[in-house]
Amino acid sequence: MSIISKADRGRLARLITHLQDNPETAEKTVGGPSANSKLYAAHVVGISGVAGAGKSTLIAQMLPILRNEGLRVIVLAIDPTSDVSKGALLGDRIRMRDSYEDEGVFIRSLATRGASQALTVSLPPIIKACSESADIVIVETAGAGQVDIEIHRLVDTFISVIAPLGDAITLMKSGQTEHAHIIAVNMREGLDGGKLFLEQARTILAPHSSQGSWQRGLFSLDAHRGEGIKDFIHQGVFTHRDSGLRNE
Ligand SMILES: Nc1nc2c(ncn2[C@@H]2O[C@H](COP(=O)(O)OP(=O)(O)OP(=O)(O)O)[C@@H](O)[C@H]2O)c(=O)[nH]1
Ligand SMILES: [Mg+2]
Repeated sequence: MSIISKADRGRLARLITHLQDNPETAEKTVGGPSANSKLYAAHVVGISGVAGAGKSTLIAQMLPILRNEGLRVIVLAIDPTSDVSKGALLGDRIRMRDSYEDEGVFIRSLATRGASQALTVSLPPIIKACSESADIVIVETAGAGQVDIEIHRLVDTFISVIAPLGDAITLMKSGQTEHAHIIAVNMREGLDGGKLFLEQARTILAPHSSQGSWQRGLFSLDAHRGEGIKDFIHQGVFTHRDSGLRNE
């Protein structure tokens, strides 16, 4: 059975709390932060994008599909704003509630506590430890801050979620889109200008851009309705994982 044991959950929860409170011990605790993602025991995926782009909603939709594949999943949701992270935690709990009871899923919110520098230090060992108890580790980060700038270096597969909110060009510059292996255009069916936005995204972001030898993929989806998620996972996330290029 592909589950994350109670013992593993307890160990990870304690480790995460400890590293968050004592980032200076990060090197000793897990053998040192390493930007070399080849050392991870699991496939580590970063999902980035501005607040409200639909990252948590997308992850919630991914979880049952990944579980169907027999994969054990750990989600680390990084909250850039609140001190205690209650808001983010509540939001994540609501969006991912169907998977909270699943023994193959472990979800944690990490607060940056106004000192994102500290998380920059403690996040690599946290990811590394998580990778030893799961098959896929998903790290959600929102927009600006030190962690968001670094995150693409810490993960195997880096995904940028964009949505037609506000000005299209502004959005394309945010969320570290230039580093993305995969771009998920969350179409948000209720919003005007979605079709035009998708065309712009296709023209500007997809064909001209690659990451190393990897040709960047662009998927349009509706996270709320759960449309396009399977293609995104199989043709995007898994293809990149299996491409042999994931460390480029
Ligand atoms: N209609 C519609 N609403 C969506 C879609 N995706 C997300 N939303 C809504 O947009 C809001 C924000 O979605 P989240 O998934 O929390 O966005 P996020 O990117 O995780 O935001 P932060 O964690 O705050 O950075 C929620 O109210 C979602 O229900 C979509 O495809 N269609
Ligand atoms: Mg979120």
